[in-house]
Amino acid sequence: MRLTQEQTSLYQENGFLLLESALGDDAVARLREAFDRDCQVPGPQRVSEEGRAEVRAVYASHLRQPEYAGLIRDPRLLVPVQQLLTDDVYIYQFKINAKPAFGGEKWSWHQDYAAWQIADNLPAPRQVNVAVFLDDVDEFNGPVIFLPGSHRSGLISKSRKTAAKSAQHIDPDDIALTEDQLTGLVSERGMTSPKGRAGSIVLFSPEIVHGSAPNMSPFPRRLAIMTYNDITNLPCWADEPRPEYVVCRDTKPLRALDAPFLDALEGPQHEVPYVA
Ligand code: HL5
Ligand code: SIN
Ligand code: MN
Repeated sequence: MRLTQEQTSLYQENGFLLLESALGDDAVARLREAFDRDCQVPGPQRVSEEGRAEVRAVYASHLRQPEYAGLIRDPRLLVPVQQLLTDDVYIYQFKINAKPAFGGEKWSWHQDYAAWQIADNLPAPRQVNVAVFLDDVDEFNGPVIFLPGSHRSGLISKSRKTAAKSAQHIDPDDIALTEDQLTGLVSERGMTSPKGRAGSIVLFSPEIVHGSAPNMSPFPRRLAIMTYNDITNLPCWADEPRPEYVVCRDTKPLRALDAPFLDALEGPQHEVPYVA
């Protein structure tokens, strides 16, 4: 469960780390069911692909689905995050990017922390993103592409387009890097896309440059991304805060479950905090 010294060094060096098949098939099946259920819940937390009915992203499922309330506290996720940040972390943002088969659109090249500094006045990039593959990810279904080491370049672009693509969240398109910026960075850093079986996990930095291509394959690429933030690094709202579904308000430190989330959900002592 704990990362080795070599793994933490790789994360610091590259800005991401792949943990292959970290979760088993049972866990993945339950997470997919919970996602299907959550897609039926209407509301602004559900973002559609442009001009289509298909789901592009759903936010804050951990506040509605017990499987995800368990997953954010699962020691296989929380222990590595606590090693990389501090023992006291909470969920700043939770999203599932659905990338449906035959038409899941691209996610433009960006750095997450640019969005969070601009929109939420988040003081420092003291976050770790944990991405859980809900499907097998290969070169065909739109894997996330990283520029290794680019998290050490600082914030490359701090501006936002005037016309937002979506009113529900900041689509990476709004803070996308320019072609010239990308060309320079890629010549320096190269590109890589971690792939693997459903249940694999990728930890990645809020400052790493990343994006992903459209999915024209017959396979979906559902990806749950949990952003953990240091509890001493809260957003400093200047005016109206963004909605809770996109920036979570429960900043109490998370404590790891004693067991994998499925065992905790089904065990005699119901360890996972109640969700509505
Ligand atoms: N959609 C996020 C938000 O906070 C920002 C993006 O991948 C994270 C850039 O609205
Ligand atoms: C994607 O789902 O491909 C993009 C992930 C992200 O921007 O965090
Ligand atoms: Mn991102």
